[in-house]
Amino acid sequence: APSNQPVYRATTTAPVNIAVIKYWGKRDTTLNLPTNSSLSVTLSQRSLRTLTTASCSPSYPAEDTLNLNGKPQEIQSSKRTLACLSNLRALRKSLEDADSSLPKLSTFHLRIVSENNFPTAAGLASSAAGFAALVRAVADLYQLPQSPQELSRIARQGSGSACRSLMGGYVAWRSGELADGSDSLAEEVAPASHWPEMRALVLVVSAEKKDVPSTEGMQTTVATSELFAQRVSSVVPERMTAIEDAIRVRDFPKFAEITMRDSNTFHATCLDSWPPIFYMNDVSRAAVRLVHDINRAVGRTVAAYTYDAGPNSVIYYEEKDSELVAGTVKAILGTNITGWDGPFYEPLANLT
Ligand code: 2P0
Repeated sequence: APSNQPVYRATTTAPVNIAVIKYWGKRDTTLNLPTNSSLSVTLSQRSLRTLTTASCSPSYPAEDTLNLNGKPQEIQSSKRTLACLSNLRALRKSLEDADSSLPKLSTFHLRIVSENNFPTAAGLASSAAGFAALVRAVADLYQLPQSPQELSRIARQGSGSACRSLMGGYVAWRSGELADGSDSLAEEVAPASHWPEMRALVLVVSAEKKDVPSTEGMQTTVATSELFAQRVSSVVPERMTAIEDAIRVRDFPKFAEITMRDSNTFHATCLDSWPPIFYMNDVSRAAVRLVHDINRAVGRTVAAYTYDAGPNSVIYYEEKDSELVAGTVKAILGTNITGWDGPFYEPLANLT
């Protein structure tokens, strides 16, 4: 490779986020606009994160490239990746147009190298951390002045849930109303420091790739589920308000009940789709029963489960109840259940 040419480089990490009010359904598949708002908790990067380096150079040949976990990706056929990169380039181009002393990075090819420290596409929100890290890394490389909220509009086009991984703590993705998606953005509801006792235990029930990819599953649900319309029109809007109130006053039992109910409603709309979609399995259901058993035995709600488009459980609890919750779950599910792939992750449920 020609060695006298400069290489510009930026490296960043992005965390996984786990929704407590689920995003499920698109009203626009090209812009990735959701049918409903959603809300998530950003997990600590100590356990689950994507590490991404973006570089560009006049010496890079041919085209932009993306390598994920050591494997070259077909970037040219990924409309979503191309959309993110062209949005970022356009922002860089406008900086260069305004200041002719800036190097013309927007004209160089990009090389993006990305690595997850957890199973990809197993329902652990890898696309969320992945696209958030990609957007953040290229934005840093290009020295863009845009805020995380403005960048969330770009990350959303990579993967809907990615817009929520550009911020820490408790993050809402406001569905917005406009057809161009300009008001469909992430917003920090509260920083992680607002509720430092919050913890999440991630149970990897299976590290296999999921059966039905999210995008396809959502399309089937939107087109065929009769329960779905009610979820969008009244159930989610009421829960968004209620859970934001619960977060504001750190009311764990209320936060927990809404979280569990919304996971259940989301999986009910999957089951109500035609043909039905199953993401949870017998091990997932055993964890649901155990959480309800723990809460009943303690006499207050100390734990909340939630499931995404896969069988893995995320269990939220507060630090003071660690032994009760994490200790019991590990003791019972870790040894008595077959089909357990492990491992357990115990990230703090916040950015550190
Ligand atoms: C969520 N999930 O809110 C929901 C809950 C899965 C269940 O966001 O098509 O990978 O890339 O916009 O973001 C998974 O969907 O979907 C997801 P696309 P994404 O976290």
